[in-house]
Amino acid sequence: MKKHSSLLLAVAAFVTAFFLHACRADDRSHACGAGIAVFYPATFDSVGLLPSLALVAEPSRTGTLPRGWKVKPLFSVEQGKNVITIPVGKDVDLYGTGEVVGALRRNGTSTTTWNLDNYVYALNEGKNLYQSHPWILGVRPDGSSFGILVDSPWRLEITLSDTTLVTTEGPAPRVLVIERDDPASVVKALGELTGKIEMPPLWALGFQQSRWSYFPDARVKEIADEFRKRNIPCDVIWMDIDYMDGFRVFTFDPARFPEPAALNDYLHESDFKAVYMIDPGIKKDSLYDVYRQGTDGDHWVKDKDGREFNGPVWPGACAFPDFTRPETREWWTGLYEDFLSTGIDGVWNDMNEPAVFRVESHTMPEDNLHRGGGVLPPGPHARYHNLYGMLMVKATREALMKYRPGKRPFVLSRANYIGGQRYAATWSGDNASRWEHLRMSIPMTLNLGLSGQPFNGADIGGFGGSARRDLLAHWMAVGVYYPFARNHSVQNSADQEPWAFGEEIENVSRRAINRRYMLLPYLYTLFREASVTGLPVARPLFFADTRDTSLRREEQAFLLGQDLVIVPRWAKAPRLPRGAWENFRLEEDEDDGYQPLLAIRPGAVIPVNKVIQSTVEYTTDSITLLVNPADDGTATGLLYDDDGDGYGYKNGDFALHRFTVSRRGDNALELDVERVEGTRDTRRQYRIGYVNGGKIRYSAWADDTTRVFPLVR
Ligand code: MIG
Repeated sequence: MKKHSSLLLAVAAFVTAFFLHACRADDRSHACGAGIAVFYPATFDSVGLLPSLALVAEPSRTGTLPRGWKVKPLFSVEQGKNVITIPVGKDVDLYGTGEVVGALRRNGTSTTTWNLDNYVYALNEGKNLYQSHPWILGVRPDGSSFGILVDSPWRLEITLSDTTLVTTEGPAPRVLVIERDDPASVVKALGELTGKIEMPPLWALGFQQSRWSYFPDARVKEIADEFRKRNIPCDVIWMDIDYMDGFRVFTFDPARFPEPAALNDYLHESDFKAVYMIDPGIKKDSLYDVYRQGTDGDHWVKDKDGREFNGPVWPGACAFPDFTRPETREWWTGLYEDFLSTGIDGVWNDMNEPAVFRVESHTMPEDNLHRGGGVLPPGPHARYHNLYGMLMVKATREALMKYRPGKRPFVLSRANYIGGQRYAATWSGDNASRWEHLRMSIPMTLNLGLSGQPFNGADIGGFGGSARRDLLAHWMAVGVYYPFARNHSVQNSADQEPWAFGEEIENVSRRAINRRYMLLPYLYTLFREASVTGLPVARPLFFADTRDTSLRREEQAFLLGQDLVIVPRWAKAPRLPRGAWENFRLEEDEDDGYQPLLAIRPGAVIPVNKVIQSTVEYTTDSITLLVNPADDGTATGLLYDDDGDGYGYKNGDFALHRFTVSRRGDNALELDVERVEGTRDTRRQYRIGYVNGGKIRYSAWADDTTRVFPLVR
């Protein structure tokens, strides 16, 4: 049914484009929703560009281009390349373009959309990394904002300035432009166009520990045991490529991981989840079942002459599934059945740019052939390169939904394309254990969030090289606020588990992770918001006050949601939003000098929890409401709660509560709790933590029929 309608849409778009071919450029542009317009070049090539995998639906024509429309792309051809010139206006601050290195504010930068295995971001000056987001967010001095989506998976060069330029050797793409009063509304509109994340399982928001690689299985258990023994909260242990038998995906090394089901049981018994890596390269080995099946089923990407393409990756010569084919995606989904039956909880898809060794391009030839099928036409690799990872994780996600029915899928992907947040979370690939990369991780997570992908984070501690003691401590202290928080490192690097550098750094790490778990009710509520609205979880500070242009370059301090500012300890002269934001501390012991400063917005209520060792213990039975009343003495906040997994929430089995708190004299606060969405019954006790002058004064605990909370200390 769905397939048919997108096919019809594609055909309709093709016909429309063909008809419009004869028209003037202006006639081709039209409104597609309130404050959204689409601009077509005169030579729009629908076969090369449609259907759009970025968009969840073809833009429909809702009228002509509104009068006075500000941002208008102009199309031309220069030196054989298609060029889009976009005058965006002076004094506009530009953001977005997805996973990028360098400053948060992108004016004057140029980015290439071409997914690349870019170890420590060293290739091509870091201008292209693992994912592609042809998307620009512009914020004017008055806070009014626009978004530009260049709807093409082909390689684009995007140069951002007052006159922004996009050039491509691919066909001339159409461009969607969004106009709104503020940047948050633009990002929400992007979410409407390209889709939002689905609610992840709660455990995926816990702290996670990885390295390339923990092996054998005994070492994995040892790591898990250390967390529990040392009372350092953790939810997930990650299995990198060395669990496999000779890097053959969907196999287990018979000596190192002889009993994966027993290992996974062991992890589950101590409240861990297990995530395993799967790469796209399939070892060319006639005795290997997956290779044989792929060959029999004709699933491989072909070279330009129509022969099976082979390229070297970890296992040696490999063939690559042609994920543009529906039959191939279905086959790929099926491969996960036995694999997941060992009790695997989540899947990590790596190397899906796709990465190919020993060639200068680090990928397959652009004239390789993808056969497509269903709504996708056949096309060269140049057309499908940036979509390869996205189509792979789409199939992986389907496997998790099919073979673990009733559980929410969790997929982590290295490569992706704009809109790919619908299928997988991401991390920023192979960063380095260097100060510069710790600092840069913040603008990276922010720009990914502004580009539609809220569920992301950098490798905590840094991947390439070895983290030193102080760097790890600072990285743990800040990294726990990434929406996706995982410590990971390259093979043969120095250990960087929280305890690797002795007691002091272990304590710093524990404190940091404890803070994440205490903030989980707030964080989970933000993920819920992201899944409904498309808003990022981690946000640039200028979201706090979109007219304060002095915040536009702040990239050390950042926001979690709209109520919490995180100021890293190493931040130099951070610009903070005006107003009576109040600093507070979550832990009771002394300041260790590493934990970021936290500040709560005037008028905000932030729900926090007690420390737990994993989300298996998570309940919202006893919630502390941190409150910073605004000038008028009131504050409001939200708490989302559901089963933490499964789909009950889709049938109303969740509760979204709104708290309204008002000051009652100097020593008491009044609380009003209202369930604003959902049908889930909750009984809980609350206490209020009144944040004032850098201190928190608490009320006693009381049940939810209580309205007045006297402060007792
Ligand atoms: O060529 O699986 O980015 O996280 O540890 C390296 C081994 C392949 C790259 C990933 C990294 C992972 C590593 N992989």
